[in-house]
Amino acid sequence: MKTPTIVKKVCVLGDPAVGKTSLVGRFVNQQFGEEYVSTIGARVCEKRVRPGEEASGPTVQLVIWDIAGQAQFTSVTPGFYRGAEGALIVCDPSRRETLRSLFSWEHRFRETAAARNLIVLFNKTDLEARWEVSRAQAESVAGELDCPCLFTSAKTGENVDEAFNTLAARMLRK
Ligand code: G3D
Ligand code: MG
Repeated sequence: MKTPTIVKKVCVLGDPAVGKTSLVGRFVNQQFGEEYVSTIGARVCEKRVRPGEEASGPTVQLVIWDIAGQAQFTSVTPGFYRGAEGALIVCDPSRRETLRSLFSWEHRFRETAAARNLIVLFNKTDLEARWEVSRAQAESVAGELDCPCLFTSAKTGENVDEAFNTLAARMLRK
């Protein structure tokens, strides 16, 4: 029997330069620093994952929307969120203000996409010596947002596949 493929749109959110495009590039191309095709207002790319344990489990086709350019949360249009069932919200703990912005991104996503599957990513673990917040402080912010979190590095690849696979698994469960 052919295993079903389930298509899910996900958004990658967060302030400029936190590493959104690098994380998507790492996940989709298994590389760091590669450019990919740009569309209006967003870069869209796809990757199949199989988040379950069983080989016969469903395949999820992730349609990943990345903000094009340097948009702040106020300039992202509702169309970017439309139909999304999950999001990764990224911050860079070496810039404390990008953690505060998590609340705005989370609020906007939950309001506009009406979806609850969010994971917060604290990115650039390879630069942890320069972080302005500790892991414990970061985890407490994720707790306030009522979101699971992961510590990632687009540069080393740490937890990048886990982030997308965990999100895919959560979207299947809901
Ligand atoms: P954005 O899409 O959120 O705006 P980008 O962010 O993916 O364009 O990344 C912004 C800068 O941070 C880039 O550096 C990129 O290489 C760097 N970066 C992203 N993720 C990581 C990471 O995990 N570790 C390190 N060390 N750097 C990262 P430049 O210099 O090109 O601006
Ligand atoms: Mg980008």
